[in-house]
Amino acid sequence: MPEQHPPGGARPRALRRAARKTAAVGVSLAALAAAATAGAGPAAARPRTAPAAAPGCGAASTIEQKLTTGTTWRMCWHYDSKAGLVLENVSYQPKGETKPIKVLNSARLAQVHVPYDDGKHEYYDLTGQGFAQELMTLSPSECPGGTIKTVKVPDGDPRNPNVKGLCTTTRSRGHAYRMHDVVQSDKTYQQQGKDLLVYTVNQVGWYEYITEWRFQDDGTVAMNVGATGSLSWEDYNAQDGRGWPIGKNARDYATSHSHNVFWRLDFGLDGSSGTKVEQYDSTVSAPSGRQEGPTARTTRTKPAKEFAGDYKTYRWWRMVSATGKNKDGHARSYELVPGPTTKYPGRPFTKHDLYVTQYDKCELFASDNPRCASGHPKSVDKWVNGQTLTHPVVWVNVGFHHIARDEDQQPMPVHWQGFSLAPRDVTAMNPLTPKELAWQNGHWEWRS
Ligand SMILES: [Cu+2]
Repeated sequence: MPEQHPPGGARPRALRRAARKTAAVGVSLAALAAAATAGAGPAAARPRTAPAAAPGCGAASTIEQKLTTGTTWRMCWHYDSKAGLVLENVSYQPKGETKPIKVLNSARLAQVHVPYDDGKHEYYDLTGQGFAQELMTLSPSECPGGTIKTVKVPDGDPRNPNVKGLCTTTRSRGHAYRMHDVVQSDKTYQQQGKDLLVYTVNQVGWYEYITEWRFQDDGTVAMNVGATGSLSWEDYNAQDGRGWPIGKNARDYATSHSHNVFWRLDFGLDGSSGTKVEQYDSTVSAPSGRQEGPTARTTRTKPAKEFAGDYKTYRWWRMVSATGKNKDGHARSYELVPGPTTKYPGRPFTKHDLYVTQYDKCELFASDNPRCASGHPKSVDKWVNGQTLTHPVVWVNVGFHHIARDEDQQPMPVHWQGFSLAPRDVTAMNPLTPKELAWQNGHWEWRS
């Protein structure tokens, strides 16, 4: 019989780490004091005083960054005692837009579920393992060119309640576009894209999770969790089929396991929570009659009620603004762009890639949800129960089956899992379009 571990069971390393922390407190305080006098880092994503459209949370809780390509992202942040970093009132303002365009009411992690393949351990890292409390102090070199904000950690170490653990910085991501204008100017238009990055590192057991939010100058938002640190020292007794030999010969088998990460997104497009969900499916058919090639037809469905969704080839979803249109009169929306995932069928709440539920303020974690009244179902799969969606909340589940490899030691290379949100008709053209090409909207024609 596999040993039973309740969701709240502590990961074995917690005690050991607490001891280590005690020894490090003196150093941490000294480092904090030094950092406080040193002030913000270079090229800081510093909050402006009285920005034109501050998200309304005060300078200390504001992240505002105008990227060099002209796009501004604004948001509020706070730190939750279980979810860790929470972003709120996120807005996007590309050049050419006079006002910020609100995208999200809130965005947060909603669970990191880690079941081991031998059935001996099953961890709920956010709600059961003190993920938020183990916020790591970041050194300036791991937030290059950015600012490390101080986070007051709820229920954290009372001797070290304030952790310099939230990095905001910018990064180049390579080409945003490239186009050689062969018709008119023989000019090559190219732009190197810029991103705002917002991240924390949280330690859970032997693992460290990097929770990264990436806000691109083209309006894309990417959210990823990177697992690093060390393989779990306690989980080395597996056999063939449940683990992988690590170290000399085939003596020590690291137990395989899954990391099922959930995000919770509350969209507030153009300031309205009444976003509409649309699902698109395409069917490809072989050529018939005199058609030159196969055909594809795309159909839209509009789920009016809560649902659990699954990716399949040619399927995608978008969240459509209830009120906002771009300058071409098209409804603004954000499309969910999946990342690679291995869906874990072992628990009801991990069986689907996506859940869309009607907003309920106590429903914050996809499983082991602690804040609802007793009797309220604990997991997201149970919240899909036929309510009409007037304020949809989107839950995205991205799984990774981790079969360890020799390269996982030591330290373990970061393994990323996540997804992104791509703007669809938020602006009438590419938000980075250069002035000379701004006329090329619609069925453009050559001009001589
Ligand atoms: Cu792992």
